[in-house]
Amino acid sequence: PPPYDPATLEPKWQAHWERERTFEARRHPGRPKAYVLDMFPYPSGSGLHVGHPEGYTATDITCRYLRMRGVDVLHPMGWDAFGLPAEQHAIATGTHPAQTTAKNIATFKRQLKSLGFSYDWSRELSTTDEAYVRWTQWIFLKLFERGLAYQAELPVNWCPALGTVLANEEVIDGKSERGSHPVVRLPLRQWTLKITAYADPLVKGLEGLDWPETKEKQVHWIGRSEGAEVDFALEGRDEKLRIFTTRPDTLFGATYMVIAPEHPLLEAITTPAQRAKVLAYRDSVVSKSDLDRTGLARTKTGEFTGAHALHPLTGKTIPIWVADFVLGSYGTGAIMSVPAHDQRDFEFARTFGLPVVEVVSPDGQLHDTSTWTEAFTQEGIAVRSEFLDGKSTADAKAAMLSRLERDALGERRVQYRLRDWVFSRQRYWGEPIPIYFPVDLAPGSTDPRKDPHTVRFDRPIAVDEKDLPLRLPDLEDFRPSDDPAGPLSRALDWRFFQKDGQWYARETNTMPQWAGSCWYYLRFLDPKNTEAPFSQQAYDAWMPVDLYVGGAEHAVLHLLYARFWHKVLFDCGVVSHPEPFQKLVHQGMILGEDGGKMAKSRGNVVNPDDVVSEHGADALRVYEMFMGPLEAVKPWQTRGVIGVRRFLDRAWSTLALAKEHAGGKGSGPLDDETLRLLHKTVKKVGEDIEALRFNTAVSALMILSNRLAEVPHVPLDAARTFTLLLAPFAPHLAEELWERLGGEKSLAHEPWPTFDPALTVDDEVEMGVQVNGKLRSRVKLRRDATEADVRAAIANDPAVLSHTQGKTEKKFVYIPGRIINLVVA
Ligand code: ANZ
Repeated sequence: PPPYDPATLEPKWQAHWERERTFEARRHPGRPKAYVLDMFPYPSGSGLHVGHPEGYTATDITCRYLRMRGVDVLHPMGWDAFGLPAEQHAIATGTHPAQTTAKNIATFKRQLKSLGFSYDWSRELSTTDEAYVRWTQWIFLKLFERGLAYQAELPVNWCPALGTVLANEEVIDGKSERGSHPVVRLPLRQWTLKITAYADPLVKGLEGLDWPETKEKQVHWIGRSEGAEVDFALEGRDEKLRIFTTRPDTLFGATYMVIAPEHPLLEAITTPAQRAKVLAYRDSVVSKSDLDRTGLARTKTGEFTGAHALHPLTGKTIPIWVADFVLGSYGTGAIMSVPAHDQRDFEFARTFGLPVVEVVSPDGQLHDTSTWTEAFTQEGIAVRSEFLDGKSTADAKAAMLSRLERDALGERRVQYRLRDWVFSRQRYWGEPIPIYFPVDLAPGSTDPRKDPHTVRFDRPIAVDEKDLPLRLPDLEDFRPSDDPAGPLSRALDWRFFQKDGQWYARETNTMPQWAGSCWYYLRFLDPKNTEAPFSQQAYDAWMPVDLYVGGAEHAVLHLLYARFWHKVLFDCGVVSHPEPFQKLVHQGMILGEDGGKMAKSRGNVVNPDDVVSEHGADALRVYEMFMGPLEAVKPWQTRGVIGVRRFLDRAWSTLALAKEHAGGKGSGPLDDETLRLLHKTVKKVGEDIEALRFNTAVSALMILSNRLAEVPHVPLDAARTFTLLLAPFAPHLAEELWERLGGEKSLAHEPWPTFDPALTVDDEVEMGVQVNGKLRSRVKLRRDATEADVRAAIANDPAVLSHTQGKTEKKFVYIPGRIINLVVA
């Protein structure tokens, strides 16, 4: 045959699939469906990375296999194209982000097409399309109508270098996730989404899902804590100090209180003598991140406020301190400190010489805390606690909660670690938030674009649905300024408008990049709909997503945000499943040849374009699947690609002439052993694909290929079967072979080969041979061997003979396939 030449046959089949619309998703009555989704890429300037094709090949194999199994498949692709890099590129070069984005999308699309993925490209979308933005804004308005989008003055993570506020999830160790720039805390007016209102459903909804450990990560991130809020009277004042605790059973062990530096009562309660120190302390902590403040290992800092609270049950006075390990944004921003039973409180008490009183004992006895080196944080038996004494921790909690509620001193409360989602960004390249505000002009002035004015941020008005999408204005200068209102505030003619004689100002914040990825899987159902985000019919045809594959880095970001939006849409009656993604899989990261993370700075980045031009897309696809289990982290090995290329070369040369040879000299049916291997491989490859074990499926194909290479003339039907098995993995090569073997159209919808179960069981078994119950040897036997066959097989086995010679046989036990035991004496 001619040599295997991916450079010509790959573009040939890609053009064929495109021309014939081979992969357009269509529903056929009575057929099962599968919605298989990839996490769509951010089209960065550096193009596709070898990490992208890993997950994309896995889903592509699954889709190609399912189509051959008669399943209707929806497999779409699009672009998550808003975001910072295009805007930063615009700042650096003056190129409009829309232009940069279009160029990057074109590159990504060319690269993905060159890999032969079976996407339904007719459904392609970009989150930046006006037709898409329209519905993203529409969903925002649904959130707004339900009170789930609100403005708040919040201490936010302000990143001066990026000129924007970041979500907690985007800040790592006090630095921005992107670019590692320092982040400080500042109060700012922000649009915030009330994801906390969905904390419980977001935890419960995980139960029925086929997800990996990401489930536990989300549960931890949401961080549900049951406890109580308790009021402490303040000495000499009317207000009360409210605290949150998960251990109401330890109330009698509270020896001091701590309030957060941001606590609204701090200045008011601080005594004149302590004022200077306390305010200086407050100023020193403003720029610290929550993580820095609460780390267990940190040395404890704080100041005494000079004020005292009264214990709600004993009436004793307790000093109030201010310290940064108490966060303003969690619970009530104030705690009762129980140093004997909380490690942070213990360290703080030791640092500042405050008393440590044991109220939970491991054995019910009283102990001397002066020798303790750490707090006793486990459950135990209540001591020194009046009506709680002798009770277990669980009983003591319950008894204390009843008492607090009876005497109106506090109440049960559930707290979450999850914070509401800060949703506004002071950027240009994002969806405009479809809200505007009335403007009060200064007396005598007529135009807020020129004159002083006040924007009534307290009176947000939704843009009328029929006026969506609200488009971005054209800007020349995309730079953020130190004005947190963002670059849109400079587009005066866009920002201010008049209606019925009243001036209004548009919101100048935009949405974060996460917005677009929150619902793209829904738009893929019906991407051209102009009346609704999607039709009910399209929804019913394909939802929910049956398999979702993407990176684990999205565990508590995109995957939580998208579930939240989906649940809101569920409550609005827009979607009819409570959860969007049924099965989730994270592909493992591909490391550089040196075992390190691939990075430009390390010079170890492999460009998929290079691999495709040297070895072909099929070789790249098969190699990435052969590297190891999909979920495993694994290093790139150029040798491995070459090995896979050899496998494809050999498959080609073995099969390409099967039709010409059929019926000729030396042709005939497969020998029994090869036929069995063929049937076993059909079974194994199908089962492996269904379980996403692509690496073992590839190795089974390699074994079969090696065997077939030794058969003088591979019969046509065997060649066709092998070709179909190869098709999901190396679709271009398989299509070309299929055509040569007499196929008249694409094999994409050809039925998947079947196997004869009888031919997949090994007919030979290996069995142990025992003499007097001790294992002495092993023999290979046909499964249906008779006792005479067994005797013949072991008659001359020296390992058996050495134990039987000179002895008499008393008994010969043979249970086919299980036991051979000679009893001799
Ligand atoms: C008294 C106590 C005694 C506590 C004890 C713990 C153990 P989680 O589980 O994370 O919800 N806390 C409350 N608000 C806080 C804040 N704003 N900043 C820092 N710490 C705060 O933790 C709840 C516990 O963390 C609360 O229960 C409180 O300390 C502390 F043996 O109250 B505890």
